[in-house]
Amino acid sequence: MGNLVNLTLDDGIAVVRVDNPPVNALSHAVRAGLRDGLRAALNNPQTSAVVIFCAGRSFVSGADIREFGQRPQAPFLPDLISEIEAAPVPVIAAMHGNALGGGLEVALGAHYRVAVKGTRFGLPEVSLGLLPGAGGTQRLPRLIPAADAARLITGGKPVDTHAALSLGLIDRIGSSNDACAEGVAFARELIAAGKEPRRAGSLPCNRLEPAELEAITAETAKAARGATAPLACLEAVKAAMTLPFGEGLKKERALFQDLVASDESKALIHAFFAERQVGKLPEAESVEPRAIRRVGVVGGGTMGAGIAVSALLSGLDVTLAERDEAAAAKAAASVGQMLCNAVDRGKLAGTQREAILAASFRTTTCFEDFAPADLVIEAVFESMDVKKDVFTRLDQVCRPGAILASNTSYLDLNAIAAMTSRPQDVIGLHFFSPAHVMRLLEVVVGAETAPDAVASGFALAKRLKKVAVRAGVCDGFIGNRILSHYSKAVYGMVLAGASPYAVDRALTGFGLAMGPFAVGDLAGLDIGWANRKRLARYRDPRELYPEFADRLCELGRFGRKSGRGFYIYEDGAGRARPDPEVEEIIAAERAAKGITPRSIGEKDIISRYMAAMVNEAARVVGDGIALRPLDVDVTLLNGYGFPRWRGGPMHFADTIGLDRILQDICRFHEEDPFFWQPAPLLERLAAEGRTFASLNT
Ligand code: T1G
Repeated sequence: MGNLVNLTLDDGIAVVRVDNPPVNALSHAVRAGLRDGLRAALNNPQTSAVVIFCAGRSFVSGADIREFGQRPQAPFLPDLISEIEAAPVPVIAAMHGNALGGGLEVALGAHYRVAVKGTRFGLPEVSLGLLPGAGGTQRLPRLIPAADAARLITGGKPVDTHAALSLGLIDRIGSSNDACAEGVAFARELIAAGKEPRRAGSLPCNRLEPAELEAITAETAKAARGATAPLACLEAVKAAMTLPFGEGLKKERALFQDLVASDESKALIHAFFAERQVGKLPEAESVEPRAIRRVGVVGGGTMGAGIAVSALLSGLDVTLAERDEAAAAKAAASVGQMLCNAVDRGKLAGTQREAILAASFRTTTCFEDFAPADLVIEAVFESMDVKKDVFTRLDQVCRPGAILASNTSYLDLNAIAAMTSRPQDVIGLHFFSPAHVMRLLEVVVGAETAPDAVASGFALAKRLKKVAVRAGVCDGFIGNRILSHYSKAVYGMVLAGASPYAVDRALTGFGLAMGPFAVGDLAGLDIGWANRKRLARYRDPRELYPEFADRLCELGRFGRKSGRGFYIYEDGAGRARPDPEVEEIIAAERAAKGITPRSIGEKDIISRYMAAMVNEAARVVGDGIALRPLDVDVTLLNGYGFPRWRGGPMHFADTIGLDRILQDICRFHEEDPFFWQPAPLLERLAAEGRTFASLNT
């Protein structure tokens, strides 16, 4: 059985125990151990029932994702689960923590399922570009209503213990926290009641009404945004309703084999591991983060209030400062409203909201109230003078060892740190709007930032359930620096002849949630305008500078918030329609600059967009602003709406070939030699026939 699985027999109850930390993944060794354990139990005439249980913090959390792409080794999971299902005595899955993917499929192969409170059940394979490939798509709709099964499989979101019980996914919620004991007790009851094995595969499959099927198909297609796995999941569920069980299993397997070989799945598995790798920082590995319980926030605007809510929702104590009472009251109101929304979304109980507002949150106009704070995050207007005033005062009032953080999106953190007597305690914590929703947090490390301050930034991110990425200091750090570069390529395309609406269509077709012009309107065109004005005096005269966006801003058209930007927003912020006046403004600029518009097709739009993004990203890695290419991928995936099923720009570039990207850049260089200069790192890797992934280890 190997050392990852062991078998004990107690008065007729065989317990097969898996112990493969940290998440009991179904590696080859675990599968072999489970098979051997089951066979040994069943070969023992004393065995009246078998309990499958896992040691550690969780039941099985799925197949071992690291084994994908390697030569599959027997026993294969579908065969192992069929052997469990065929057992002549009752097999009980006793679960705690997470029962996910292949782990839940093992439980579906078992005849009965018990779990302790707090257990989560899910088939998240779709988030890896796969589908449940070990019978999950065939057994689940035989156990629970078909619509619920379809949504669990196409959406990949887990359900909690109570939902699982009401769906019929589990038979009992144990009263104790000891899953093994609950499993053994349940087995004894089954034996006493003379219960037989109950095989999900032999049950008739529940059905979807045509209207339900239509609704779920539309939902799935919309949410997929170009990804193929969600629709393949639905096809497998439909096979369960139309084919005999055995045939359905074959169909599921065939669909799974196609997906596991797909670029989409490779990209999503890359994103999975990249999001776990970014937190591994050489400089922070051997240091303890500083304790953070009391947080101060300076500024109660959109970002400040969002940061306060993010901290409050993760159990931290928050003091928010504003310049005067009126502004403080306004900030308190928006924090209160955001917490209301969290209650409406079921993220928080009403009583918890009251408790937070009563005991953990307060506003002030007096910086001295930050004296006991462990961390203070500044989220005020993006001007160095304002930052200077804030950090000088924080330096005077905050206790030694407190961390002083700036939420600046662009400004020089080293210059901000130099405004204090404690640059080692200064970091950048760059949140993304809305701060209590967006998962990304850029932890900006200054030249003098202490390793334990960096470690504290990452520990805070984990507590706020954010994905933290380490960024060095430059204008715009990782994300905004790359954004401002590919935005120039997008504006350049429009000046050369493309319509902004065609650009948005091409890029949403590529998988972006929204095109760059629609995003500009959402964020507010005045933000980009202010940034362009800030950088105007540094602009190289050789740079081609499209002015049409400035024209719109001069007309007060800042996007959704003013009802008009690149698009016209009919009823306030609702439906958006292209604005013919925008095309006129662009045409006028072309004429004034003697530019004859040319047609730039969808493929070309995407190539230019990606070439600009990858090129600047290669510079960001080359300059050491991002530690590895995977850090760029995680940043663009979690903060800039890059389609997850493409794995991020660097993974995408590796998929189509760095030499291909370089060729594109050299081709575009002829049109605009100043903008299209290949990044040295890209040239070197392409010349050496290497990939960005080769730099991720
Ligand atoms: N395989 C291999 N390694 C895994 C793993 C897995 N399934 N799950 C986690 N790890 C590693 C992870 O990389 C990290 O490693 C460590 O465990 C802790 O993870 C046939 C095809 C379970 C909710 O998609 O969602 O079954 O960084 O930091 O925050 O149908 O991990 O420490 O070196 O994420 O507490 C389906 C994936 C697989 C679940 C725990 N299962 N895992 O979260 O810890 S496909 C999944 C998770 C499948 C079958 C199909 C989460 C978690 P390291 P962590 P966590």
